[in-house]
Amino acid sequence: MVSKKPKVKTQRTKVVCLSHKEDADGISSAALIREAFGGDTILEDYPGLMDALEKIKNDEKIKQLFICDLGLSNKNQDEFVQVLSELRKNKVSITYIDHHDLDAKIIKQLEKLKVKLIHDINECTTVQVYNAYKSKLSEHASFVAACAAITDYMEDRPLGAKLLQIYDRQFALINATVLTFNIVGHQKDPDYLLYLVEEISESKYPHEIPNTFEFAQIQVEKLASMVGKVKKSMKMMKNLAYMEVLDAGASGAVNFVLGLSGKDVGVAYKERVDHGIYAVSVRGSKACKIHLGRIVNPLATKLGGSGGGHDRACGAVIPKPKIKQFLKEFNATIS
Ligand SMILES: [Mn+2]
Repeated sequence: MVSKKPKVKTQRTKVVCLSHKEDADGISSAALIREAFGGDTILEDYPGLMDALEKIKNDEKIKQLFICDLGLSNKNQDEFVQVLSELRKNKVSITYIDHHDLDAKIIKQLEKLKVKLIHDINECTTVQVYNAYKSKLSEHASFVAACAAITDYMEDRPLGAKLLQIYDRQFALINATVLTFNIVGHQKDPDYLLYLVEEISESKYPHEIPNTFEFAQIQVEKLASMVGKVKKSMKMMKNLAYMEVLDAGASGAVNFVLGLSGKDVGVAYKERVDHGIYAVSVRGSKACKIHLGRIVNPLATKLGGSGGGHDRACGAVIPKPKIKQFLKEFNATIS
């Protein structure tokens, strides 16, 4: 029997923060939003972004949405605007806080939708969250933001530098690093990542969270063994060095590929077995004057993947059979 429920409008009460799960900037942004506004945290990586937003769109309880540290690409930006416009039709208040390259056309469309946009490519996301909401945050939040700036290589920027100045540099470095290793090593443990968000939002230092140092030590040992593997397996092209990573994550190898090769661009990629794709990490040296994210974005889209990011650090998702073509065209473009 079909029940004839009277159409009752559900009350929208929920606050949700959707943030990047792969690094300290994303986790810390989520923690500061949680401290300032409460609510639920949803952590995602780039491939999972649109599915997560789709789910949020269908949540009839949602009242306020924050999206943090998740940059857009040519492939998903239009769909992103579309989903946000549907949320706005339901009067959901949306704040998008990020520091990745963002198409001017998309900025206009978001402004038209009255999405609150906090976007500065010169400061990491957590620093921007801190700066926007410091009146709602504890003093400790400035430390969280300083650590996030370190891990995003942005502690030399105006706001980031000012926050780091408050603290002893080595004290901040070790906490930022321990946090990062615990995030990287727990990518397949979503409950632990949420636990980190919770602890940080309650003003705990990473070093105070049980077993973080021990866990970081294990990760450091894995990285040490990576040096030998990179030396053995990386391959050179004219303008870049690359390597397929088989065991650890690609982002752990890519800095070694860049450094040990002496090239100005390093690429590391790892297969995502059930997806038929490669997760690709790209890094540029200080001497690299090309905006790598702006090259990788259209190239990955052309090959049926997606990608983008910063000038000297970016990533992509490339269909497995296209990886050689990606490397070849990328090498040719950056000559
Ligand atoms: Mn970031």
